[in-house]
Amino acid sequence: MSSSINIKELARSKLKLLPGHRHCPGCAAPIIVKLVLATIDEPVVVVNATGCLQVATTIFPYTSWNVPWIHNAFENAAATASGVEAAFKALRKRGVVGDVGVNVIVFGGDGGTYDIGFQSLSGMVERGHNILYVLYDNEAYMNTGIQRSGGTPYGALTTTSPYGTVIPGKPQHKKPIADIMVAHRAAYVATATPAHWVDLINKVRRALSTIGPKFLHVLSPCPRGWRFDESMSIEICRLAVDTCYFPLWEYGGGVWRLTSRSLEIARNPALKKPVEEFVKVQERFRHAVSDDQRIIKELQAYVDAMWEDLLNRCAVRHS
Ligand SMILES: Cc1ncc(C[n+]2csc(CCOP(=O)(O)OP(=O)(O)O)c2C)c(N)n1
Repeated sequence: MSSSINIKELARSKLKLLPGHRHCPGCAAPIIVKLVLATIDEPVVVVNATGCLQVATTIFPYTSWNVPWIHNAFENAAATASGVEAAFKALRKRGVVGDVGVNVIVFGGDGGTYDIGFQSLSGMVERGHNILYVLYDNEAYMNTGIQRSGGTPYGALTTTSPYGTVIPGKPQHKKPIADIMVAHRAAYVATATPAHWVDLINKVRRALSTIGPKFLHVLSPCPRGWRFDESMSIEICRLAVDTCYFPLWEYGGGVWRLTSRSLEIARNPALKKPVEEFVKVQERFRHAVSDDQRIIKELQAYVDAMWEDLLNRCAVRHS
């Protein structure tokens, strides 16, 4: 593929995730996978954590994967990928395979990344494996029926964080997983959404040109779990970025940078929308819109604090 991004060329590239999978209509996960894999040259090995992506693409006896693909267990996708990468190194050393670079890519959901697979991810980064880990974050354990995860935002209703007189939906804020990966000294870390697809592709390219562990945190709206019309997935990504709920940034070589729409917002703060714009289109927050604004105020204060923190790290200020 050429270095500029040509949508026609992209659309003509070999489909590595085939149509006919069983994802729900409007699910962002297969869009993310297609965009990431369209950017990656073969040979590639995909490692998948347990979750919607794995289940919906491999209903026995079918598979949608048009590249080598492995699923092991929920908690150890990063450990499995580490083994794949190490095995290629060993085979290369023994002359069993030629001197070709193999791209090892992990796709994991938020449950499999923030929580249950966290220790294997931490080990993969600490050992310095040359792997791209892609987190598709639908902000709950969706495959098993919408339970809260470390990635679920404050105030969101899930089956294990119901809204009532005792709790406001989920009582804790989202774990800053991408910051944690920077703290692990990963070689490259970035956030992305499928709505900002040029930005996403550029980040995959930059990740692949960096040796070492790479982490891409991609927002993946879920019509079933977030309760919105399935036509809205991409628009919701835009609202997430425009409200600074999910800013677009990257970290590499010791430097933090805002990218794409988030850089525009940093330079012109009038573009920053209130977080309510993101919240009010999702039924998982319906109680937040109808209550005394307590939940929205708390979420807004958190988003503002995180955004300020990010502006400081990226050293970007409007004039
Ligand atoms: C150790 C372990 N615990 C629990 C499960 C059950 N389980 C399978 S998929 C899943 C939810 C996955 O959630 P997430 O990683 O967020 O991905 P999603 O389904 O939302 O895409 C759970 C809890 C399991 N397979 N293994």
